[in-house]
Amino acid sequence: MAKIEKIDVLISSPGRNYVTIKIQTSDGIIGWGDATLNGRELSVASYISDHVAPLLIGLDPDRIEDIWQFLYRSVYWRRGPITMAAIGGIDLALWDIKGKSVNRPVYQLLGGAVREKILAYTHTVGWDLAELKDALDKNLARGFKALRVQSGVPGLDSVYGVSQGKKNYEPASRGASAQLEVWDSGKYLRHVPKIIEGARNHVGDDIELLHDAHHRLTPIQAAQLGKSLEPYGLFWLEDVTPGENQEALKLIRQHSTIPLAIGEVFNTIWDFKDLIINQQLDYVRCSVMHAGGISHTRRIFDLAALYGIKFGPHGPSDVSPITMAASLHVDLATPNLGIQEFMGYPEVVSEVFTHAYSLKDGYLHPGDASGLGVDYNEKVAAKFPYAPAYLPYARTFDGTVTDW
Ligand code: GCO
Ligand code: MG
Repeated sequence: MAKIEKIDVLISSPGRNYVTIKIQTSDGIIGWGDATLNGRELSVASYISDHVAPLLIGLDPDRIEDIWQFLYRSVYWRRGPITMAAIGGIDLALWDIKGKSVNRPVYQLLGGAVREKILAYTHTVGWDLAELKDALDKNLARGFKALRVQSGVPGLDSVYGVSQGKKNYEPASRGASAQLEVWDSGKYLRHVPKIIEGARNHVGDDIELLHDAHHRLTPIQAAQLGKSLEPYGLFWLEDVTPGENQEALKLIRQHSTIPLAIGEVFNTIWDFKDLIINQQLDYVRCSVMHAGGISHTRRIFDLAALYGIKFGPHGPSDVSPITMAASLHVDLATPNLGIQEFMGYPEVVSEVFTHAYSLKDGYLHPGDASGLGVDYNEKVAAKFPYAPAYLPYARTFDGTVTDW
């Protein structure tokens, strides 16, 4: 029996911070896991190196499910983003090891491919409609068949999902404190239907469009938005209300048939259970790492499948290419995939994380390298030390803190 011999938690910042887990086994295999939690990276790193790694040394890396159960059930303090990102990161590294130990890509161990390729959507951003149309054209030229559309709002200086002047949108900014953004839901609600209409008219009917409201609306505002966007045939409307109040989605359902995606901040099957069995959502949106890794997210996606609900894993640049690869292995092998988010990464990230996955004509594939197919180059990573960075936060015009 092989044993887990050593666990290191490595933090690097090639453009943004990533927490990477390196597990070494007694038979010389290295497994890589991602445990990045945007803006709270050091907490997850400490949870793993101070509290999880010491418990795992000497255990059999083949017993992925048993280790998952041990980390979730035996700790007493369950759930929460830090715990679940830590468990998820370990789970990813163990699946990587298992794949490498039998020289097979992870998707083969999950039952093999149920599709040839994975439909991806990427972010499309313009401060106004003219800029947005340019951005749409650029992403269409890259081959994407599905595009998330976000724009600025007249009267607001900064809006979630939109960069002004910068090339790539990246929500977290480096520095010792969080940046303030001023938000107004009324202005947003009156403006966004015009943008989505403009985008639909621009791309025609063959392209899927998506939009993320990023948890900002009250239930009735969300219902209004669902209704007003209904004519434009969105693939999904994401996170219309804050995730905690699951009752809110019932109200939205009464007023609109727009497909709802929710759950990037959820991290266990318990967060999704009622939404799934009451059919209050259409796409489960959790991250394959933040929701406890491959072992746990498969269970969430299977529960969803019973109700005709699909999944669309979270794939922003603030989870590393290791999580992206893990998502792709699950996507390729799980029947009820809806779509995969692929925000993409700056070039420098691919120098640190070399990967077997590929993007072609708007479709992703995890590749056939053994394990997850991502290697972490420690030498290159060492050139990019950790730098404190925070997500922004929001206040309304009267100075009240509101959801970001
Ligand atoms: C998305 C998300 C992200 C989050 C980010 C926070 O749909 O991709 O909403 O953009 O804001 O992951 O860390
Ligand atoms: Mg989102």
